[in-house]
Amino acid sequence: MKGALIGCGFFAQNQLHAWRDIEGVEIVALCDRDEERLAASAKAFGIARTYTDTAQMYADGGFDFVDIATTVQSHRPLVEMAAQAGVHIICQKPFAQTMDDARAMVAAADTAGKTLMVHENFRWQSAIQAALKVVKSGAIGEPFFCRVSFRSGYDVFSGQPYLAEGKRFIIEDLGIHILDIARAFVGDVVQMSATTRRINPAIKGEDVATMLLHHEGGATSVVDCSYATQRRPETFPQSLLEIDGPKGTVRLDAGYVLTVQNESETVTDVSPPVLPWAEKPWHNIQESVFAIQQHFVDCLKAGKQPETSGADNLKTLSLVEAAYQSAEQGRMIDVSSL
Ligand code: NAD
Ligand code: 89Y
Repeated sequence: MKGALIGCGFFAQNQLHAWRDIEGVEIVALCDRDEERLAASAKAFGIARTYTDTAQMYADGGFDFVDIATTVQSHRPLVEMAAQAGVHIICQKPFAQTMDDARAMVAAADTAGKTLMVHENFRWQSAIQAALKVVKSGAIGEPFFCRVSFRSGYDVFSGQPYLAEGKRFIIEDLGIHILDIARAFVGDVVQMSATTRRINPAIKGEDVATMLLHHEGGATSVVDCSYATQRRPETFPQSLLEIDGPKGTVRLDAGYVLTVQNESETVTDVSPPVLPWAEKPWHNIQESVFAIQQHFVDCLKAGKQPETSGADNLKTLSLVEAAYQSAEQGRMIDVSSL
């Protein structure tokens, strides 16, 4: 399977490393408007075909899928162009800035008959997968409460300076993953409410968000995110879990400690592997990049829709939109209205 990657920036390096490790896949072309970044990635990964113009890359062709690793503003034109070129697509999160853009991209891929997956990788972290496996096994019964918590003071702005510039920050950038994890555990959402704050005066958007979700099956979730939490030890980038069911509880605590209590108690170290190219503390994100890209390849081979397909991601994205609306309007939002 041959791929092309667009956007050779900060995060794409992880994607390129992961592609190199996936059997049967080769990245044959790279594209970036920034010539320096393009040349550096081409050299680091030994990729001969490089482009500053996406249209030229499609005209030359010779690949089955495209990996779009650019920031959100460019996603819609790049996804639509890929669909027109007739290739399968992986697109980074946040998939879109508006629901209209997101729906248009899903429709474009459907019309082209091509697979579209959003790089929504946090649910693919091995610690989250280990907890999901326990919950899905029925060990605690049908969960009635879920808390997914991400609280950190880690400086994400030095690697991703654009995060300090947007009117929207933590919900759109990070909360989107944490909301998706809540969906993975307790299903789709009917209503939600949220509060937001900006604590760091050096950024434009909100860096604290607390969200309350009512799920279709009757469960309630609390999803809380902060980049203003000065805590030792720093837990970046761990998502912590508290899940209660009628037969027991699951906890994923700081340090990747998974505790399951029902009639007995098991405590397991679910620390993620540090892949050869990975670096702490990013290793759990980096390992999930490998996992989600492998999932994409497996789905293409099996002719199946990826778990975090474009269509599925509309439901996560609508929670982001609902959270901003709720925080702005001070009321509960009916998610189906978005
Ligand atoms: P970045 O700014 O470092 O890199 C983006 C690159 O895309 C730049 O080199 C830019 O020149 C290029 N680019 C933009 N538009 C283009 C176009 N139309 N054609 C060709 N090249 C174009 O950004 P980043 O920090 O690497 O983030 C990229 C995306 O990855 C963001 O959406 C971000 O939210 C996401 N991200 C995801 C995770 C995760 O865990 N899934 C983690 C970090 C970042
Ligand atoms: O961009 C974000 C993401 O997707 O994971 C962590 C991050 O890099 C900073 O919040």
